[in-house]
Amino acid sequence: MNNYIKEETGVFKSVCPLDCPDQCGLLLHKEDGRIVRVDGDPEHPVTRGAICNKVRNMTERIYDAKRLRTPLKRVGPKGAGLFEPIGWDEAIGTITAHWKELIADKGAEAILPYSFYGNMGRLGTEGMDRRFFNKLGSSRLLYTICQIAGTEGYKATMGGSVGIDPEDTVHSQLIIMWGINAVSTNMHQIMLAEKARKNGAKIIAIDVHHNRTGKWADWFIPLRPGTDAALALGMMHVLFAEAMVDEAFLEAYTIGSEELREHVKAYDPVTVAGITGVPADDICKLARIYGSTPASFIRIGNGLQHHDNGGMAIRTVSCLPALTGAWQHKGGGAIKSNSGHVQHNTRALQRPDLRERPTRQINMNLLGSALLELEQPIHSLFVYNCNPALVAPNANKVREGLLREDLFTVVHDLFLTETAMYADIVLPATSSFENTDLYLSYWHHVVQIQEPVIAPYGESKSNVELFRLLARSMGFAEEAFRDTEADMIRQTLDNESNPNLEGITYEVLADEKFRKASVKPLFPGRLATPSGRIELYSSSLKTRGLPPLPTYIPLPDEGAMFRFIPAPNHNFLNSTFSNNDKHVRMEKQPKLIMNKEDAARLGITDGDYVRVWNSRGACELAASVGADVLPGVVVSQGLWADDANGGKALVNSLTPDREADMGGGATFFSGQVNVERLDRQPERTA
Ligand SMILES: Nc1nc2c(c(=O)[nH]1)N[C@H]1C(S)=C(S)[C@@H](COP(=O)(O)OP(=O)(O)OC[C@H]3O[C@@H](n4cnc5c(=O)[nH]c(N)nc54)[C@H](O)[C@@H]3O)O[C@H]1N2
Ligand SMILES: Nc1nc2c(c(=O)[nH]1)N[C@H]1C(S)=C(S)[C@@H](COP(=O)(O)OP(=O)(O)OC[C@H]3O[C@@H](n4cnc5c(=O)[nH]c(N)nc54)[C@H](O)[C@@H]3O)O[C@H]1N2
Ligand code: SF4
Ligand SMILES: [Mo]
Repeated sequence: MNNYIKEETGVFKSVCPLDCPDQCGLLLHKEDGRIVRVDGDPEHPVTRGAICNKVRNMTERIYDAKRLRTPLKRVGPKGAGLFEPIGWDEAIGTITAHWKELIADKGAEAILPYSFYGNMGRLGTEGMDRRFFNKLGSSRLLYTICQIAGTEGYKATMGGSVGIDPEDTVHSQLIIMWGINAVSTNMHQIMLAEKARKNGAKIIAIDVHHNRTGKWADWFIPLRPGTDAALALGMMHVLFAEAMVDEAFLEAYTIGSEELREHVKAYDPVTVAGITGVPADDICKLARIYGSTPASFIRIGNGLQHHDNGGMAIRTVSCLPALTGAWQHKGGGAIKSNSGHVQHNTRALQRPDLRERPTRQINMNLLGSALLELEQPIHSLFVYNCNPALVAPNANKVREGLLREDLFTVVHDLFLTETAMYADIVLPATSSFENTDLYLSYWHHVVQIQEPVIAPYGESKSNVELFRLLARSMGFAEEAFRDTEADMIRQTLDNESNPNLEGITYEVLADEKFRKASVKPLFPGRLATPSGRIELYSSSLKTRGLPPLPTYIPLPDEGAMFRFIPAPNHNFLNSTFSNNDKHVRMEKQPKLIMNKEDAARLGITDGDYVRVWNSRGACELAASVGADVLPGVVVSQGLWADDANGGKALVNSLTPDREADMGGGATFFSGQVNVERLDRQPERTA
């Protein structure tokens, strides 16, 4: 094992830990024991030395004066933010004493862990923590907040999270960015697309917002929220009607093409134009460009699946490359997620065998209801790698739940987040640069290791170390709780069922820092669907009570004025950086982007403050009036910290906690809101 902490000065290879597909290789420049500069690693095969501005400014976050240094205990009313420092022994002792009593009294299911990928290191997000909660027998969390509906939808068509190698997209002749704001959320896909563009590729963006990616594309196609499946079906209608499908590919690699051919007759361009708002001529033009370009590539984003019909939307879009046989051509096909290619050994990492009996599962998108409405209540919540008071849907309900006097809440984080404000005990977390961890991207195929470059900040501890301490204090005797990080990486990479990881070991990574998995093209080949083929008709969806063929299902109508899309922004990563001054300055101010016709009707001019509300909550934002969204649609960007606009920028107070059609996914973008002009200004502007 390397010991970089001892080296006061130097340049060290590292990994970006954030929940971003690019998972860049980094170079950390260290002087006198402190990181002074963060650069991209030019040797990384995919990210090649380029990184985003957020992470270039990462030192602002890891050395932010607001970072937690010691454990804290609450000394005031819940949510008031009054805390006192305590030692680690007291903190761990208090937590486990409370839990032992709770387990004896109510059973371990009264405890709920709540986490996500605030740091993508596998050992910290699905390692020692999962082992601990499995052994404890707590309620289990369903990790549904991000990509699950789309993952399920894509799986119905393609059998798993597998697409093409993004490095091949330099050979694409047509690139469609579908519901992805890649300029902000997947910048290296843009860099690869730029190379393809130099070779003559055309770039199309399909979105509800003329965002940075739409402005960069050659052709931006705006459509109404939640109507993507209809647009894709309209394209299929034209492809079949004009004989632009690859019959040989359909015959060899798909099932259900005859049923689909019949089914899409109902989705003629005029009908689809009425649903999507995309003119019929444009639907035909799009289908013809797609149908006449062999190496066409669709980068499928997360935007279109954060809807009630999101699973089916992704399932439908992911059928398109099969119709034209795009998968056979270098640079042709699609990427939704590539995590299936680097599938690690989750059983060895998470040790589900430590769980003695089956326990209830709680959908993380329904945290508010879980805290307020369960017949067998949650009495203790343990939050790490996640900031649900800001990021979870229906956030006012979440906060109401967090206020419960009889809820014992622990939060492990680098900062006193909005969620930590409600905690009984707060524990300081190390940053990823202080830990050893394993990184597997969900976009490229490069497997990477992080080894500690700097010493833990203050008294902070990594997730792995924290759960080791908790296990010891609970008296858990299993070897699994004494494994070192190196042991855990070895176990995780040892996955007999995934030959792509062959040759990638802890030793190789410690020595080389990254190694690319050896992933073969999908075709010719057998998929992991029940039939082994691309399933244009899916019997398994039918068994689950869903339409077996790709189908457009309209979004529910909540009866308010506008469809509201609270999307991510450029300079934050979810809520990460929303509390770091430099990043807030770069992002300026929380806004509501609206169409000029709607604004005129409501007497709103650019820069006015507006109140945005529905039955779940209200926000105050600055109107940005123009033509970047269709009438009837409003968009906000970023998950702003509570101190923005005097605490009135909580967009998730407006979002629905309904479950999407597949996997219990989130429906952040399917809500509706009303908007009115405010005479006063918010109390404070970021
Ligand atoms: N800078 C930055 N990068 C990030 C993140 C961040 O917060 N900031 N978050 C990270 C995470 S966790 C994720 S999951 C990814 C998400 O990144 P993306 O995959 O890009 O997904 P989103 O940004 O959620 O949504 C993309 C776009 O979908 C559009 N959209 C909304 N509804 C619809 C619809 O019905 N149809 C279509 N076609 N478009 C629609 C929105 O306008 C939005 O611009 O980005 C990761 N990278
Ligand atoms: N309105 C709206 N809401 C959304 C979305 C949206 O597009 N619109 N996107 C959704 C999506 S796709 C996602 S993925 C979620 C993400 O939401 P979250 O999972 O909450 O992600 P982050 O906000 O990045 O931050 C997580 C927290 O983890 C902490 N953290 C970082 N590293 C560590 C560590 O090593 N240990 C511990 N203990 N903590 C650490 C950070 O300091 C931060 O406070 O948000 C969702 N919420
Ligand atoms: S956030 Fe994404 S683009 Fe930025 S450095 Fe990290 S992995 Fe790279
Ligand atoms: Mo996400």
